[in-house]
Amino acid sequence: MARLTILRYPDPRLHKVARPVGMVDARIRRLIDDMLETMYAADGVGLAATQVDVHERVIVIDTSQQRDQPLVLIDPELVWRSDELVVNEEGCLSVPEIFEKVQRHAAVTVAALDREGQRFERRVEGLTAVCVQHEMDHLQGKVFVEYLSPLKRERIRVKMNKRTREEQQERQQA
Ligand code: GNR
Ligand code: NI
Repeated sequence: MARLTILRYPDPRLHKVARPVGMVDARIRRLIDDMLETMYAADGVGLAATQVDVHERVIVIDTSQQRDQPLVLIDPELVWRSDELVVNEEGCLSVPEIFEKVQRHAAVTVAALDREGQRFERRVEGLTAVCVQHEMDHLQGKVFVEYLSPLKRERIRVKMNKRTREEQQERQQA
């Protein structure tokens, strides 16, 4: 397994639209293993392939306390969305240290392929439902900050660019 590099907003590659996997083979299973390792190492509850610069419809999620219940979604589609909406504070491994409120469906049913290529459906709510919607946005090239006002988004962009510059300087001094 290998730890992959997570793209940081505002990287234009975060806005690419992922293509369907279709056939789940050894290459996809290796990608899933690497994404799980990367997500656990970064203490995230989810990761979309887009975030590691692979533009295929693959998502990993684990919202369990023990971090031992990975949910793998390949070629996922939302087949049901609750009318009820909820607002949650969201964060993103591609936008570190930024937390903002986003409105989502309270529950959704996702249909997807598992790592054996078998189709399944799963109804989720709470943090898992938020996470499924957040990750499916990534596959469409959408980052959660795009739900915010243009002013907030611009402030985040400036903050992220400033932080990247500072880190580059620290690396040069080391
Ligand atoms: O780790 C993550 N936490 C989180 C918290 C609230 C709403 C969504 C998320 S997803 C995020 C990991 C990530 O960036 N996935 O794309
Ligand atoms: Ni994210």
